[in-house]
Amino acid sequence: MQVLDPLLSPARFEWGCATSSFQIEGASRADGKVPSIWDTFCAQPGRILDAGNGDVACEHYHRVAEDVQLIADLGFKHYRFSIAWPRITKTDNSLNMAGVDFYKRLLDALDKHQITPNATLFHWDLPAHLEGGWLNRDTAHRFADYAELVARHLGDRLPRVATLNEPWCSAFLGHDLGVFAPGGQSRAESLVAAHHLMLAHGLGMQAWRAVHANTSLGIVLNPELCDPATDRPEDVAAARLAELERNDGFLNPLFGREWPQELLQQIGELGHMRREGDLAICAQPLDFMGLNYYTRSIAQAPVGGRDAERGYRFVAPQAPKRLTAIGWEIYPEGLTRVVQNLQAQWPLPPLWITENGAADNTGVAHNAVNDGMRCDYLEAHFEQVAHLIRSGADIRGYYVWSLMDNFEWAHGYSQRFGIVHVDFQTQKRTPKRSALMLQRLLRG
Ligand code: IFM
Repeated sequence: MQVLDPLLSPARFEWGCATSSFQIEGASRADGKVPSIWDTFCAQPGRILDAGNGDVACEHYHRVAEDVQLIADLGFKHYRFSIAWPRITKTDNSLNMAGVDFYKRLLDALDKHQITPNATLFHWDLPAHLEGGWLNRDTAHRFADYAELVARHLGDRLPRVATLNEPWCSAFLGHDLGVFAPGGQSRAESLVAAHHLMLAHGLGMQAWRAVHANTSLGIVLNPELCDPATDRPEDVAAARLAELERNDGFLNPLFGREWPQELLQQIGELGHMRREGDLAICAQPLDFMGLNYYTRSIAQAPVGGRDAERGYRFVAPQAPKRLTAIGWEIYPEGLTRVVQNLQAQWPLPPLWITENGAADNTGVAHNAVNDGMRCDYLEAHFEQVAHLIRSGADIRGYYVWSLMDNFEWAHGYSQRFGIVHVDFQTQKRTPKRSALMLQRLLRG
């Protein structure tokens, strides 16, 4: 790609890069930080592919000035990051000022380079001491307390704030499939967690707005296309159920609509944990919505076991599909389909693509990283964004995931999503070909 589509010109469109606290900060016990559920999950044998953890990660906590310099050098004017709840609060849920000071240092560095911060309050690192985690309704109220603390201490420096990142992952990967912290495996409980997460979102929005009425507030979701593996009616029905879970489970409450019957049936007796009035709390007016898009899923009718409870099972894409290193299908047109599906069903606020990117594990050779697959992936998705805007979608910005290689959750350090290579032995950062491509495109 030689030049950006004029619709994506940095003069009118926001270009940024994204990270999250647990994945890059390290310093897992520094300055009063308390353990998160991901610290305890990583300590359990067998949970993380390469037995990795977040103790050191990219050492961003100690390299914040250098990393922000890198963002500036690459030409980004916007940076999306998350705030670590277990850095900001102590085990009695009171303020940990040393944690706040770290984010002040980050914001000072961003200010120095005139980079606009775009913060997320919760990107999965839930304080471990919160009894019951997202299965406990009280956690939603503690989230509101935390949101209020951040609003009071950092809010005047944060123009745009998302409450949650991808609550589907916390609820379903964390409580049904058991592959994310805390590792639960109950269908009904995953729906309880989903409900409490959306309640936390609503309560957090209310708490923040009571302190700063003018912050642009929203949420980041990862809605997904779930296409049927075949056109057999049972596969089509399974794909529909998968999409209900993935999309309606979160978008309905955001817009004050009840869950579909299928999800209400699956939560069963635990449905009593959803109280009257909760929906109205979840449906706070949104200033924006962030969408994270990587791939699509292919669903099939379940054959039994736990899949039967869900009503679907995901299957691997059939050859000759192109895949990224993590095995996800490269399907750029899915971005257009997702956005158009959402537009058809819900009254969306302005959208930002808050994450998009590829795992490409190409290594360093002669001080360079030739991540051609990622370059192609990104270009193909930029084209879809331009196409969507041209067809009337209100998309205001695009953030590449991720600024640098980092801790990829259950995959540990085995999957590299960064446009900047990180040598985890030396912490040396090497911009990859994709970073240099973006730098050139952003310069125009
Ligand atoms: O690394 C994650 C990120 O934390 C949330 N969205 C998906 C990315 C790639 O798996």
